[in-house]
Amino acid sequence: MNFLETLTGAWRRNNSLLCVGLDPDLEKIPDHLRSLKSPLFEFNRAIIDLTSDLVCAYKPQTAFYAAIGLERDLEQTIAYIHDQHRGIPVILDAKRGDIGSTAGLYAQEVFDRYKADAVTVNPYLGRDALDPFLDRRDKGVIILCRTSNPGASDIQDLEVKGEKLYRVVARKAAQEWNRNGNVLLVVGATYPRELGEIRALVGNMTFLVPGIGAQGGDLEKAVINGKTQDGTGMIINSSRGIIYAGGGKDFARAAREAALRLKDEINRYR
Ligand code: OMP
Repeated sequence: MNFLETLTGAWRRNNSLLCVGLDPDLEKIPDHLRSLKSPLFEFNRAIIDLTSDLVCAYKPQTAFYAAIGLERDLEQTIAYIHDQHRGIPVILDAKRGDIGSTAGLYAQEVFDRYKADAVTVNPYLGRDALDPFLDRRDKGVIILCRTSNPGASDIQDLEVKGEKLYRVVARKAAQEWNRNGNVLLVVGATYPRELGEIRALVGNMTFLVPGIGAQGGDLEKAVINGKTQDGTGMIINSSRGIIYAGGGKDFARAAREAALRLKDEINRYR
């Protein structure tokens, strides 16, 4: 099964558009885990075991692991999801983008080393930098289009022949880069108007939607504007809002309760 088929299966089975972002910070995880050999993996494992019936995907962000030399915890986390919770796809948030030869190694890293099912990529370098990812037909390639951060407008709102750059990226992604049907777009929940605009431009393409929770995105407007006609088409991510819902020994139970609340709230607006 390719990434979008696996995702569609998880949407249906768990009746959920929620993605839990696995962005563990050694400083913020409960004290009793810090001295373990694989602290980030153990933290993730507890959360995964209690949320796998509530989500359509998991999304670890590479920086949280690589910055402190704990890539092994990332490998273990992805292998654990594949082995113990089959059918839930893993998006590796790595935001890659470089000249073709280097991009080939990045694609090898995310898909062959980490065995991710999808990856986030930066379109700034253009088509040849995306090709090594796009060529992997079974994998999802999630292109930054309208990011969730306050500075998104600095570059993404610049006009190119009278059209804003994020619209140009959305159209190119849909019309030129999606030859293998494996392209998705990142559109932040903090920009619900743009979510609707981009939905109108690209038809049923799936969006990864970060910015809910800690970044203050408007969930109701984001779902209403971003969903496809059948009430899917979105992978709605929350990281800090779920994984740090509780701070003590019962952190995973608190994460489950937060995930359940968010999943139900999303479903109310679908
Ligand atoms: P929380 O704000 O804690 O829910 O985390 C958001 C996650 O989504 C982080 O891992 C970010 O790196 C990621 N993200 C954004 O916040 N904004 C974007 O525009 C794109 C991403 C992403 O590609 O996942």
